[in-house]
Amino acid sequence: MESYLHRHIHRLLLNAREPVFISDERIDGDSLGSSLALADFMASHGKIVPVYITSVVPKQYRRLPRVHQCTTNLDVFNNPEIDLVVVFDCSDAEFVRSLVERISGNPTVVNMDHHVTNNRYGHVNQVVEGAPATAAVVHQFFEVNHIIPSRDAATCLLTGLCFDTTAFSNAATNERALDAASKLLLNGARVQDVIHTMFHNRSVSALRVWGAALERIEEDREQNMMSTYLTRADIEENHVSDDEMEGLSNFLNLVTDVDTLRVFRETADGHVKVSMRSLTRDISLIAKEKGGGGHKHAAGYLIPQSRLVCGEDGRWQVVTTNKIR
Ligand SMILES: [Mn+2]
Repeated sequence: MESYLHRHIHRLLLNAREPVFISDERIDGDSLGSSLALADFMASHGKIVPVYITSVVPKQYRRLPRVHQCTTNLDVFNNPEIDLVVVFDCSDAEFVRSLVERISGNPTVVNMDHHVTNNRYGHVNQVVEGAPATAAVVHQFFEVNHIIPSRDAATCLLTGLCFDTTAFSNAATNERALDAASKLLLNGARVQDVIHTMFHNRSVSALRVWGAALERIEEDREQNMMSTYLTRADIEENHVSDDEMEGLSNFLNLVTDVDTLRVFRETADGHVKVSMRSLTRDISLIAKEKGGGGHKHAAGYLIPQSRLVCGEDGRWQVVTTNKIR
């Protein structure tokens, strides 16, 4: 079935006159890497496809090949000739619907993803739950269709794989991830660029904020769980960006022996974002129940209209700020 779908998607891409790509709302190495790799393939066929993203590309990703094709301009959807939309690494059907609705024509929607919480919102759904990254799904697309990725495409795909597996260390790492990575290296993927994108990007201020989070860790031994908290003040007073704060949960997951962890972080728009990681528990179920999504061992959700308050006993709480009825 997967191979059949990959061949079908190949035909759709080659026949599309005005395709548009959409990268997940949350920009990361996988959503960007997978969409830019396929943008590179399209460019090899003379088609420069716009890749819609919700906010400017975080600094660490600005050296990715074809990143100049990314746009935050919603006007890309005004073209009535759009006949194909390909969505990458996105399980949020509502987000995709709100964008596709802007297109006056009737485009085919292709959904390429690996989240267990993906509800198959597309006309064509290549959702491979066992895949370590959407980049691995796109890599499979190349293989099934006998396309040799360019060095640029290989670098994008390796970025996606490295990002979602935290450089081949977390629970998403499987033989598929390592097999795809070794093939991408043979295709000339620039591994040092990928490492640079993944790791060499945190400022000293960002590490100080991480330090505050490390100090606040609360451990629940009975649950084999730990939690930590970051407020707007932490982020703003240290002049760091939210992008720089991403990755804290992955880092903790890499280095701790505690099974499950949660990072609570106040967002700029008045909510609290919860990132969860677990070595053994299926936390995608918790995330889904709370309106979020993700994977079995890496998931998250948002607590709307709320903030974090530290009590006199030094324990942190999520407090709802929505008191207007
Ligand atoms: Mn992913």
